[in-house]
Amino acid sequence: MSDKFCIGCGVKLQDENVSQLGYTTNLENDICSRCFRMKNYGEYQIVTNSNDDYINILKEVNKKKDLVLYIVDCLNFGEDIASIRKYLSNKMLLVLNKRDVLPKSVKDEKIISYIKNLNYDFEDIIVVSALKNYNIDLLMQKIDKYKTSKNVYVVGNTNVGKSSLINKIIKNYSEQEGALTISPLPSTTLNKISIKLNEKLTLIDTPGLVNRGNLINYIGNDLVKKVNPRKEIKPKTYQIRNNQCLVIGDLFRIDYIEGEKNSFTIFCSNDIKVKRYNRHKCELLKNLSKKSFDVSYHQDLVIDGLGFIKIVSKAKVDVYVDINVSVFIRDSII
Ligand SMILES: Nc1nc2c(ncn2[C@@H]2O[C@H](COP(=O)(O)OP(=O)(O)O)[C@@H](O)[C@H]2O)c(=O)[nH]1
Ligand SMILES: [Mg+2]
Repeated sequence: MSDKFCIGCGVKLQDENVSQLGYTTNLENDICSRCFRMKNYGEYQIVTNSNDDYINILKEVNKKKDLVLYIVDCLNFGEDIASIRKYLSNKMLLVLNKRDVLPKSVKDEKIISYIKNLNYDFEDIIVVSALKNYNIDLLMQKIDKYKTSKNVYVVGNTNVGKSSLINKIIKNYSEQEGALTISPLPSTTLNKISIKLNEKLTLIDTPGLVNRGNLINYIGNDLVKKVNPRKEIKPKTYQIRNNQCLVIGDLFRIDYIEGEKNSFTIFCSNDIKVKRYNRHKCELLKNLSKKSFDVSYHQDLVIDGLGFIKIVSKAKVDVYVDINVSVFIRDSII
């Protein structure tokens, strides 16, 4: 055992047991072999982190009174924003990451005003993209404005881009390259990792809360890569009648049960195919769990981890999806 920690995922390095976390062939290395393989070969290895451990990390953060950046994914957010807020009384900036995946026609102000209406207590709300380097300067200004000490914690669900965002800040504002390991799978970061940017600012990355309602927990690694959009989503609009259904990528089915001629617009990764059928003649995905929703005018049906469907007029719909996946309705952000 050593007292060195992997700079990619934060786990303690060891050279004794290949099958245990933190293994490296040489303790002189800065990263464990799991991170090495993810970074260099894109070979991902799932680790299941317990949410109890993460909640303990949040409780520690709560005692510290430092500024917190709460990172949320632009594609999936909703009322569940409370899931982390409730553990933390710290000053908090809400950072909506992955702006790049939403079409340009979606205005940042619309997303921000949607969240403001939910009435959670945030010092400010900022829309960014770690991937496309969008609004990172603005974020840094806000951090400067609101920080209460040199330490700033970065929290959120797993996979929302916490480590990517910190890497981007390091790259933009220091001579270093960001060393945090990033992957499309949950639980890449395994421990708290402090990254000192300069004398005045240290960012602390955290593993993240595994959001059990997120589809990516229930599909294979190859599909995870398809479901996570890497490019601006091209929305697909269907003029739909109440004898029809749409099947989205063998993962999700929506049946239009009752309502006038309607328009459903699907926002999900461009790699996911959508097909329309006569719902009375189609048996696809009916083995999955069924949920019914009453949708009013201009609402989004959000499928956690997959994307959302904007529904223009009042509708009764049935959806079929893995029983664990959370599906909910919000007022449309489009
Ligand atoms: N499209 C897009 N993908 C992103 C962005 N930031 C992160 N990702 C991707 O989201 C996945 C999770 O990122 P990671 O930083 O490991 O998330 P963490 O678990 O919150 O630390 C990876 O596949 C990233 O490449 C972004 O701004 N836009
Ligand atoms: Mg991470």
